Amino acid sequence: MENPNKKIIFSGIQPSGNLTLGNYLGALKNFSLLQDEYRCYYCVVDMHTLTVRQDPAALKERSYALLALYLACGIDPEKNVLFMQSHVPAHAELSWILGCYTYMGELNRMTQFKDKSKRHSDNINGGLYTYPVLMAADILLYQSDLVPIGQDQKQHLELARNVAERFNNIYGDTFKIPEPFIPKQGAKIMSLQEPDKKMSKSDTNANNFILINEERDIIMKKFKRAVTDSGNEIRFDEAEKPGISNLINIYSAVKGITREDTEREFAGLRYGDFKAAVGIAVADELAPIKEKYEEFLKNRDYLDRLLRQNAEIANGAASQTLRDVYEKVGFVQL
Ligand code: ATP
Ligand code: LTN
Repeated sequence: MENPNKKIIFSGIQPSGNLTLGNYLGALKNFSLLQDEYRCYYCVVDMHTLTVRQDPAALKERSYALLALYLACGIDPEKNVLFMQSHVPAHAELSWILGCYTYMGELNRMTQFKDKSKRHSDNINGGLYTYPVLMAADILLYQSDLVPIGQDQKQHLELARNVAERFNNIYGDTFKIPEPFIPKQGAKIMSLQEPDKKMSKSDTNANNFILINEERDIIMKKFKRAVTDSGNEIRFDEAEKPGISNLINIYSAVKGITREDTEREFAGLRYGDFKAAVGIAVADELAPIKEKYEEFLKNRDYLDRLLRQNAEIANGAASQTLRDVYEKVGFVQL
């Protein structure tokens, strides 16, 4: 029987596009590494995607694709709860409540809101603004101890902690206060052509990112073209050598070694050889994932069955927290 005292993990990824090496090293790779030690809820956060206009048919396809990718990355559906956010109504319900305990001043400070408002200036909607409240609800519903995320989500997690503490101070212990889990090397993978910018799946220049299901020869080509600097030393220095530092981070994260190990391994080698070695390491890491991903994606019945079972488990856990919250704020319970 499973140990009921296992600590709890929650994390989510939006099905808003093809996932990149950044998503993999910042989030997904760690999801499977943590699954033995923790009770994990890994969610396809489909509701979050509506903050930006989506094509309905494409959203549906990408939601299945992300689930298939979770499985392909080795997340075991027997050990973890893999589910769709929209299958658990408590996310939206708790989000409403928490919104009433979140200050506009706090939301105004969110850098992702500021960035996305600039990028989508024709559609600065209420959801984009209150997005961090829904994210707080995602996390707090499951009494999560730990939340694996990339660096860019740290501010949202801080907000979730603050709102949880505020609620607990008013009503007594209700929510566990979650901690972020940010990987050392993979936390912020940068663009291959513009290494001062985050690698992002919504980038319009495809040379900037590597997709998780990219073909080997394209991966090799993109690394070959990756921007470096006019020097010749393979040394980690983000300010002076952002391109090489990014490649060192990528190689270290893929191999699970430190930056110093990578520097030592390639000391004295030429940039061209190093770039090829990073390309091979990434292609080798991603190849089996791509293969499994395509297998899982074909099996829609299996995916639907899994979603149905897991929605039930997630609903069970989430409704306990929601019930407690409703009780605490004074809603009539039948
Ligand atoms: P977009 O780039 O389109 O704004 P996103 O990739 O940041 O979207 P998500 O798909 O929701 O947004 O991100 C999923 C997870 O991947 C998050 O935990 C996020 O922190 C992480 N992540 C995203 N980009 C990177 C990156 N370049 N390096 C490391 N982690 C990343
Ligand atoms: N906001 C995150 C996705 C996300 C998430 C979550 C991550 C939504 N809810 C809960 C961790 C925990 C993003 O844009 N990357």
